[in-house]
Amino acid sequence: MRALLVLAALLAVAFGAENFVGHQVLRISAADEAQVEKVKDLEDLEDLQLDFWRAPVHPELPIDVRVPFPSLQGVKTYLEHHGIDYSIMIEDLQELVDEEQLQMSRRHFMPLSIETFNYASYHNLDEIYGFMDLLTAEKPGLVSKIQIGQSYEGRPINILKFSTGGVKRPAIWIDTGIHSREWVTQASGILFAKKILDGYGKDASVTSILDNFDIFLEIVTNPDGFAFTHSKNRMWRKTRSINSGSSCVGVDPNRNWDAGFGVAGSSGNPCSETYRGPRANSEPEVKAIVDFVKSHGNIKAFVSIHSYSQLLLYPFGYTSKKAADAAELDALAKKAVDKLSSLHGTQYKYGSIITTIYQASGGTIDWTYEQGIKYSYTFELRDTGRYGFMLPASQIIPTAEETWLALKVIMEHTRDHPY
Ligand code: 0X9
Ligand code: ZN
Repeated sequence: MRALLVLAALLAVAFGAENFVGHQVLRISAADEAQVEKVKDLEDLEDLQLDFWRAPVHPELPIDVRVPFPSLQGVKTYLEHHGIDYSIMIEDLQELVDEEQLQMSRRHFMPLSIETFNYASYHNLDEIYGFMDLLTAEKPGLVSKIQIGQSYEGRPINILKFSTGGVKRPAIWIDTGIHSREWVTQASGILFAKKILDGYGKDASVTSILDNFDIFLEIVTNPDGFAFTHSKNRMWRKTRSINSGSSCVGVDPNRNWDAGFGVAGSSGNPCSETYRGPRANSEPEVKAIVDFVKSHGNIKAFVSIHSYSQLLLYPFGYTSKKAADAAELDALAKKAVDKLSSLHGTQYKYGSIITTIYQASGGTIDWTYEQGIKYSYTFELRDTGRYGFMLPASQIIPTAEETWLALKVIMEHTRDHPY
């Protein structure tokens, strides 16, 4: 085992991938606003190369931060000096990366069919695109593939369309993986596709939904970023577009939408993980969805899936003004998370983005809501921080299955409340 891990680490180095040896993820518990401010000061010190998994906002929310080995002593001393509590959430991030690599190296390649595909493993971009082709080949009457655009680096942006016919039916949209490192989301997207196909004609709810609605599913919403998480840097979140005048790459595709673009809750610094980009829709990955949603014109529910934190959120993120449909969205969120918990007991919180997590501007579902898509939601899947973005593959199926139950609640409500 040990030898295999060493081998995996050596291979990663040989291929020039970023390694995380000695990187720790700290969970910081600021006691008051003053301590939050002290942690925020760390954010501005670019030399420390800190990667905030959960940003410092207010004292009630834990702050999770990946600290590279060379910065570790300094950061810990700083926190202790200011009397700020922290615990070590991940001792050595590379150990989790190695375990994940090892798990992936054991997956069988050539999937022969939808039935034998390995849903319990993480997969790379080629495998996921292969899976999509498998679906359309095996179930051509139920699912097709549509290319809605091209990524910055020229990769196809593909979505799956599940449809039983009809002309321009109302539709439900689901996307996963807009933040590339949130691997459990793409993996869950794969399982949603199987659930839809298996469910039609067998599961009464799926059947009635598909008899009335089309479902669009974008599994790899940020293909360049996703490819990069496999080849070079497992912790990559943003797109891969080059920023003129900066050596830092990428835009946060969840700050790039034309809803409160540029207000507080995003960064103007290209080196930031929440860099909003030069203008709204600058990212082809975002623009492709915007064009698709506008030209379709009849999308009734839009669900954008992230990880981690176990949250079900609705608009707004950029403003503290209440959504006109807040009461209905809140009641439906409660119903959905109750259903989700019924499978494995996983606890979710729910509410508007800005009140539940933090102010985030230029986000996906604020834009879709302002386009008139009433049932606009965003999930943050498992976990609450033990593994964060490095959720073990053994949790893929339980995560996807519980989420699927919540998605069905949202889709059923959409079906039963035409507008
Ligand atoms: O900061 C974000 O974009 C989201 N958290 S994440 O760790 N997935 O990056 C929170 C913003 C809330 N909005 C959505 N989840 N869409
Ligand atoms: Zn995310």
